Amino acid sequence: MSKFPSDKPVLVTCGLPYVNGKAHIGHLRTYIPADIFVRSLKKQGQEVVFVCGSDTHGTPIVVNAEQLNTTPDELVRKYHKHFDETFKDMNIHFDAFGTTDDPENHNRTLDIVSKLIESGYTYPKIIEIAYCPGCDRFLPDRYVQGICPHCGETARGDECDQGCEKHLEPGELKEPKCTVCGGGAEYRKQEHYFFKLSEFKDFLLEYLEGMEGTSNARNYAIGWVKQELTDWCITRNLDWGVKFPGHDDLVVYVWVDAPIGYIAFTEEWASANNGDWEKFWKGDGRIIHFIGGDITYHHCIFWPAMLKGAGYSQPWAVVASGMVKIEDKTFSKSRGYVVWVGEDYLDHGFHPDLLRYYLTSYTSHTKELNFSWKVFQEKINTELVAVFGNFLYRTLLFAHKNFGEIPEGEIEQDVLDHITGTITKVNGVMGDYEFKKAVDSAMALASYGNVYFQSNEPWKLIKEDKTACGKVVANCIQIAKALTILFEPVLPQKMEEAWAQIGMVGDIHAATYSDATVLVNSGTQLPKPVILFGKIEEDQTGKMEKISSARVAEALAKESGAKDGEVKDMETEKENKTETGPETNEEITFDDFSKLDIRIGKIVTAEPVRKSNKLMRLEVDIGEDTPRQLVAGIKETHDPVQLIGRQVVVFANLKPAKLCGVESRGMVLAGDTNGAVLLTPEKDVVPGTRVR
Ligand code: B3M
Ligand code: ZN
Repeated sequence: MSKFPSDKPVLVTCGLPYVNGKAHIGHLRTYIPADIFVRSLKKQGQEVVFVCGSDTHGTPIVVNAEQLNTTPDELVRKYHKHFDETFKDMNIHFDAFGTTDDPENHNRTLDIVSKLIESGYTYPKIIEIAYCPGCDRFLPDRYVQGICPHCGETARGDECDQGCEKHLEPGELKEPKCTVCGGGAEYRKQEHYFFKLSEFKDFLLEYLEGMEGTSNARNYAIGWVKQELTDWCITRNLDWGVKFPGHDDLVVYVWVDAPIGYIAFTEEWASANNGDWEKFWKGDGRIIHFIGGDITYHHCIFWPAMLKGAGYSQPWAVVASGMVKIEDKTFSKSRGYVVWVGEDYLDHGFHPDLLRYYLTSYTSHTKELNFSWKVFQEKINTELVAVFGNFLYRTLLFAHKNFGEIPEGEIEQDVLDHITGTITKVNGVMGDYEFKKAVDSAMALASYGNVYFQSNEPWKLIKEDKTACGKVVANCIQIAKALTILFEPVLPQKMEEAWAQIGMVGDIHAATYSDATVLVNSGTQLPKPVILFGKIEEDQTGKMEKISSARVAEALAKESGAKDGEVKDMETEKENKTETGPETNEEITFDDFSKLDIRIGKIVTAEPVRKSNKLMRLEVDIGEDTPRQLVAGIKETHDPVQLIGRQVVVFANLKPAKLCGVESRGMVLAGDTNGAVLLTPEKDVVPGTRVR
């Protein structure tokens, strides 16, 4: 049974872009699938509202504004406009697109934070806050850099962004330095406010079990909650932001007021459209958050706990997308591995719908997506041009030339069955957030159309039996109509043109999937068709590749400032090595072998290394006082939740190494096939048991 349409209204949101820089392809990985999902829900007859907005607060904005010698207000205005325009240019249509600095969001944040205070879910505590004596100010979040207490990598105040990716609380960072003047910072005592996240453990475990969406979001979150929930400091020393009630010198942490933006934008939509925002946030409407996988913690842990504590409804589903790589390299603005939506794509005359198609059909939503101009060109040329475009054009050109209108002819049952079969499939996979499967199914119908046209040989029939020929053409136009409706969510602008080409009146965006089997009207005039999808030529993508390499070279020249990505590239190098590494068959003596400390261990903690595709951080009991931290390349093949409690074989005296910034003190042994196969003892033994 498909989950949609449901009689409960649906609210879809997208993670809010920080408006401190330009939009790039990494951003689109969340927004395009969400837009496609919303358009598809509408085609299923589902009531749905789609909101988003700009994230305008926090140190990402304030630090950038300071560096650019402008004010936060001016910076966010500029980039809010930029994002709003870029989304429109990419045919991403929100019902409301506000900013977290809108009065609606200030008010809603005040309401929620006050409710948390009243219900006793917050408390003040004196803590140590980094303070720069040189600049004479406190240093929240990105104002301070130092060493991560968990993994030892360079990290910023609220997140270990280059190493283990853990959320960091104020005061945790070691060797703090001011990012503005570069001077050493000190810790000073100050009163801040905390949210009692730890009290929500049982609630979260139960909530997450029932949370819909992609399993990556749910499983990671359950793993984190099972480990430890620490209370969360929710105030900061900043002027820019939403004031903490009763304290004019404090604002709330940006991760408090940013998700509340989802509610504020729903309110903005409601007041402009005479709608009801409470049916989502206080009733049983379904809230679906589309996010990048790297902000799962905030959306599946902080956010539902906050909503619960303040008496609001919680998200029904969280849909988390995989990472984006650029030409096989970890995305990094400072290293030049970035594709800007404006200057690298739209400004070169590439059509927005082609990128929508590529990003959706490349791989499943939760997997890593590697942007490559070559693959882009190949997919467009061999799929959109050669299959779908070819079917539309040959059908419509033949019909226009020989009939000038949709000819009469009974639509065959087999054709209708293919159409309904495709629609059922698309409805089902869309409900599972499997966008690639939806696109592939629609493309399979286009292939069927090509086979139908080819095997019926209308070019011969036209000379022998015009009525029979007319029937073939009518059937092809029925398929073309269905395809236009099925592809509208992915290719909204191109399908407007196709809709007119098949002589349809009315709004393609309002057409539903059930309209696909409504028979086409014979006698409808057919205009002369134009080719919808032009081939992408070698020199177009070649030029883009040159632009990319020049950018990388330029970034390399500026390397001094380019710490971002260093660790991640080490990982890429390592990955390449394991794939091609030589096999060794050299003999060793028994003495050599007895130097190896191999033991049976029991996994006590398993946690994906978030920005890595392959790595999982494990803590394994190998009979020592504390469990060993090990990093294993099993993220793609193993579910962290199911690893806990498992016995494995550990090579314990391997020289420690850092993988993606996380130290591994030993190695978990696994069969190296196409994906790791963990070794497990025949029966459970005491952790620490030696293997000989
Ligand atoms: N502004 C962007 C990010 O960290 C951040 C998202 C907020 S969603 C409420 O991806
Ligand atoms: Zn770290």
